[in-house]
Amino acid sequence: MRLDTSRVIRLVDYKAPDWLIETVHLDATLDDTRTRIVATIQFKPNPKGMGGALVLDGDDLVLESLALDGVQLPTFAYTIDRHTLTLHDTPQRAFTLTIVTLLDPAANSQLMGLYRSSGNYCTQCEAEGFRRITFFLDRPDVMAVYTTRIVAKKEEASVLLGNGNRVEAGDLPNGWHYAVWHDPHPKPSYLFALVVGKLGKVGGSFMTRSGRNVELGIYVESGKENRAGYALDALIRSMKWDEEAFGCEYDLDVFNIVAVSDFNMGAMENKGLNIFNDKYVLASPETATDADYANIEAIIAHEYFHNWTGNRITCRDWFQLCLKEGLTVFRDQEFSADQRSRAVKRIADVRTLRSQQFTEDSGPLAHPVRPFEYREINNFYTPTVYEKGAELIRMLKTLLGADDFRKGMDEYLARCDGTAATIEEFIACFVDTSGRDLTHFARWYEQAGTPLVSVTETFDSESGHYRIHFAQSTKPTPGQPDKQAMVIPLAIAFLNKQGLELKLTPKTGQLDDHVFVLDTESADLVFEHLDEKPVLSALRGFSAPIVLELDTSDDDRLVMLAHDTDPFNRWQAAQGFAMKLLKAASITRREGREMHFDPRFAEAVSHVLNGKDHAFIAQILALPSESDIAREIGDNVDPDAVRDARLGLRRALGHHIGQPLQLLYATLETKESYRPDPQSAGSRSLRNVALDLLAIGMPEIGLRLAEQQYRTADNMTDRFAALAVLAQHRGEAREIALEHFANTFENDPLVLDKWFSLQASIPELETLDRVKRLMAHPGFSMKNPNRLRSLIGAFAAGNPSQFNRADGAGYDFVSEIVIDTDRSNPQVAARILGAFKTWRTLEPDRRALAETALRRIADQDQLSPDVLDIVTRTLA
Ligand code: 0A1
Ligand code: ZN
Repeated sequence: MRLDTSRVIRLVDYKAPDWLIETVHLDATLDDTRTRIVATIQFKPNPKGMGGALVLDGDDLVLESLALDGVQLPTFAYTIDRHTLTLHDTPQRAFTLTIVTLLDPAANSQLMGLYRSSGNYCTQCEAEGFRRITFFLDRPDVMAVYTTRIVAKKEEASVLLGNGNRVEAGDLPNGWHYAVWHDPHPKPSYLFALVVGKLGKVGGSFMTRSGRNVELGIYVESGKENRAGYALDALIRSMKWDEEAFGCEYDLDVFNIVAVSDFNMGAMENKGLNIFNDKYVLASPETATDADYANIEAIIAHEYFHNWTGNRITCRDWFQLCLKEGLTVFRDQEFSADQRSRAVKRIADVRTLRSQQFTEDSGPLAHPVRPFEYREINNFYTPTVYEKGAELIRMLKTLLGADDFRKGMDEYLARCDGTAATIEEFIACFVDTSGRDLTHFARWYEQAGTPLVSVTETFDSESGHYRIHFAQSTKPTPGQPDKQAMVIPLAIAFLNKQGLELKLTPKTGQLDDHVFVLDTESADLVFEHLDEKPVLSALRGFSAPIVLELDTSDDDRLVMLAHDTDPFNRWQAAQGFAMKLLKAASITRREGREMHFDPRFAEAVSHVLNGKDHAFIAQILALPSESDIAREIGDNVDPDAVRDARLGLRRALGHHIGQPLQLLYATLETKESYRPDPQSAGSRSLRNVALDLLAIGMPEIGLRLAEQQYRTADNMTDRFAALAVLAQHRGEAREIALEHFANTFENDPLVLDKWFSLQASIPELETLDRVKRLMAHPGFSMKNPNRLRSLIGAFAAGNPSQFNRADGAGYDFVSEIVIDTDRSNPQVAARILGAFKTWRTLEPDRRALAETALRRIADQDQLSPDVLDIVTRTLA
């Protein structure tokens, strides 16, 4: 295996920059293969730095010329190597460099820096893409004021967009035109952007609370304007919400969003000019599902919220990534919770956290929310930084209370405005405003791994003495063998057997506003004189990102499922019960014995079907996923047994409650035309889960309904849900429907992506061949990240039984694709490779096959730093 000899960047080595940049004038003349960038950059010595030679970052740049204070420099005045330009005899005073670089955007397949997408030009500079545009101090603590002059041929590009406000525009000779954009807010280079091309626009406006009018624009591929309305609506709601919830007001005259079809991630918060993967902008009832609408709302909000948490206050260095990302995810989650059902949003977020972050935290890629070191920063845009980072903010709010949390946020937004900050500075704002000591809490940023809290209850029926013993532990993670105790806020309540909440005051231990803070390795809560053992409803609302080990009896689970006043724990009671059955069934299955499912589960579930919150009931009916079950099992996993167990429980449930499901399915039918609002989306989700369970539990009825729904649906949510049901069942009906769907949407790449994903996730042995066949489909392309993710990504990360096929063919296939994709787009290759992160939890035969495939990747010459880093850590 090759050794990863790339440079390790360490947090402890952080040094303030020796040079600062005051202003940047960037003149971009766009051409397909010869774009000329003239960057005029004013440098000055940093009083906190050491002076010395100026060393600029550069990546894949062709330098045409370099001038210092207007005087051309001879080539011996500087040295250029693979990653830097060093200026010899750097004057130790303020000076200006004029750097002319030539770029080939058409050849840029990495999609970092300036590249082409569907005939347009766009940029992506986070984390280190600006150095692919010009030589620069490409680090977030160097903040400058940017002016961008964009020049392009009119007939090629009618739209010329940059950061900030447009200050000038006009025609030039020979069919060219230009625009000048000025951004008065100092920013790091990663927030630079420009977009040039032929685009359609949907416009709007927003009046800020201080009465400033902001012009809004959503730019999309021409002809798709009718799909941009929801994004605009979500933007306006986000702007209003951020003023109300956090006091954050927008600070430029314009805010533009551009949707592009080639994008490595979800979206990017460039100042005043957000660039989005078009998947998270474009929506119409016929092409987007309710889930797509919800994602659009959340991501529009996320990028907009970065304007304060990320842009006005940015990160000192990339170790502080969670400073902007964790906080901004928390903010977008709160926004969605306020716009929709808070309970359902929380359940959905915890599902994601557990399936993505808990898996990461228990595997070879585990790392702290604020890492200590990295080799490739692109590999740290992870569920740990984002989702666990958001949980840390939520715990901070729980520990401080809403008022002190808001005071701390206000202080942070005022004190750190205009700076590149650290986690320490963020925490200090809360310490200073609340007077609380958060030293121990800050450990959450440094210690990787998911704490396990085991809870043991003892009740003495004679004396009425009730003791709850809490003990926490965290397993070792890479580089951190020994773990310390964390500060864990546990929201707790007690119910009687009828489900009524009891008001209990502990004799020993402290419960503040229903929160018990476990901040030592173990602690007790003791209660006296109780008549019966109460039902313990612990970790309400998922108050901390931990695994709770609590041996709740089946009876108590049923009480909670029926009555808990915390909706999260009602859902958790159902999940917990199902998980217990699924784990047991997986083992039974693996041993070749017949699976059996306790009918009390189905019985209990049938009683919640009549509730009012349809989206919530749909969540109760949705069983833990195959990867959730595998994670719970922990080791020696047989993915086929897990799949069969899950199928088995769905079948038993669908069969047992088939009649009420049929009734529900019929009652929830509506004649109203589609609207993406949360209520009607909730009803659709319930109706579609009912359909899915019916199709497996009572196939003759369910499949007939699915075929009918597929044919008659007037919106993508219902149509695709029906297709997804049909796809799970072998036979002619599914092939006919799949073909019909492909024909109907052959010219709609985002819809075809759903079709690719659906087929890639069918848990059957034939799926791998199907995926290989689909790679030859005219709608597929190895060059487009969305296509790759929807077909290959869905197979690798969303189909555990087939990716982990017993013959290793899934591993061989995915590893080939990783090697191939790495040559053009390392970021996407590294993401796909992430699917191997659970390999050590598998049974020995599969483990050996996965290891062989990983070693084959590691043995390749010329791996990108992205893939080399992931493969090395995965194998370590
Ligand atoms: N800051 C963005 C995420 C992002 C990171 C890197 C990118 O490079 C391809 C793109 C986007 C966010 O949090 O939305
Ligand atoms: Zn973000």
